[in-house]
Amino acid sequence: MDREPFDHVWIHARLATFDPRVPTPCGLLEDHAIAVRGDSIAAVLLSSAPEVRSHRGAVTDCGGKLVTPGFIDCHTHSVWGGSRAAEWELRLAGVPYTEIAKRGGGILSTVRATRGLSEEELFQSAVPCVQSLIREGVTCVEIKSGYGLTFDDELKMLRVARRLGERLNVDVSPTLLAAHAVPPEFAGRADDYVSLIVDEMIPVVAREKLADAVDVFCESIAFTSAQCDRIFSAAKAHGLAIKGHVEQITNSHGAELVARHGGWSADHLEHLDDAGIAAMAKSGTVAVLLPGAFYFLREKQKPPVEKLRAAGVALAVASDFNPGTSPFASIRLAMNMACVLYGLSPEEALAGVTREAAKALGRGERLGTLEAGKRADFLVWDVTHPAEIVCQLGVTPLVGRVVSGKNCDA
Ligand code: DI6
Ligand code: FE
Repeated sequence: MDREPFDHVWIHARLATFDPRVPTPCGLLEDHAIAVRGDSIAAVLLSSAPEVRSHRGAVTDCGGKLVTPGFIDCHTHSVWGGSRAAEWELRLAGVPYTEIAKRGGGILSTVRATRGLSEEELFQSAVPCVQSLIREGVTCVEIKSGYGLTFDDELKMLRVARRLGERLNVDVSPTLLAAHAVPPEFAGRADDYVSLIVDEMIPVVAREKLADAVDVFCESIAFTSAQCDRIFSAAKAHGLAIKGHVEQITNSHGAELVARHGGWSADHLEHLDDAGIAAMAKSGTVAVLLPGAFYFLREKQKPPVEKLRAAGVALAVASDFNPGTSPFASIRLAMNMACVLYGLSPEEALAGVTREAAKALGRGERLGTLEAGKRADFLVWDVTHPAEIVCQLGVTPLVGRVVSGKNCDA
């Protein structure tokens, strides 16, 4: 007998497909079914379709509940040592983030703590954080290095990121962010540190497939655009993708640089100017909005969301989960902040952690929407309206999780 065309079919779902070809809000399809073969979506059909009715394999009845694509947190720093709570107290008392960084605190304080932990200790401390993201529906998470800043410590962080993906039920996209801060050993010699990144770290990271992309902090307190340019050229030469922390505190024209190199995403963007927007629109670089850092730093300047929208730049949303400027492991809080602080619609916020976030990780072909051919990562929600996922925090109305075509505990 021929093998059944599908292994498992989820029926009676309200699908928020986020498929751009479906012209309803959120690409909504009432009473539909997702037919899965292996780890992929084989077809999206009406629940009453003959192929669904004749299916003899496994069936899950979603009982009319809302189903969305798995969430993708496309910008996190989920691996680190130590705590920055005391620094947060200082910031609340009025000491600026840039001043704390100049005094050797900020990123560098986390670097000291991270260097002091073994790979196993770092892994153990990251597990509950990544599990928190998973419990909210994250099925794919980007994790950056950037708190090691030596050859060994950056690779240690990337190995921890890889292990998190192997041990937890989540797809990890690791990123080399060695250019996060100038390490103390290289104070006043940033160009020499850039040479270490370019000549030693990038070739090994690429060879050992420890990262998908290379990120930089292009900023007055970090690396100049000329230094970032060198790093991006090396990344490209070794087949790694490009992204950047740009225009967060000042405008350093980092978005234009990322766009010129055909980068996947430019992230933060509070101080982005018109030339940066035009460059991103031209190159198809995704704008990753990180309202958590904006909130925690009590920034006043918002990213130019309306202009980005008007220019047709894709808008993704991420948690930026890190110990300093965005200390929360919650993609739903990030979505909520993107609406309340930046004026995204709930639909845009949901698209920003699904379809657009997939593009920001170079995985738009495989993730981010409910369509045939995509990986079968999806979430079942006990909500009356998609916006409820973004609006109501503290309880997570997630009642089903499917990862690579398999039902998991919600
Ligand atoms: N911008 C940020 O908001 C984070 N990194 C960056 O380049 C901050 C990371 C930290 O403060 O530890
Ligand atoms: Fe970040």
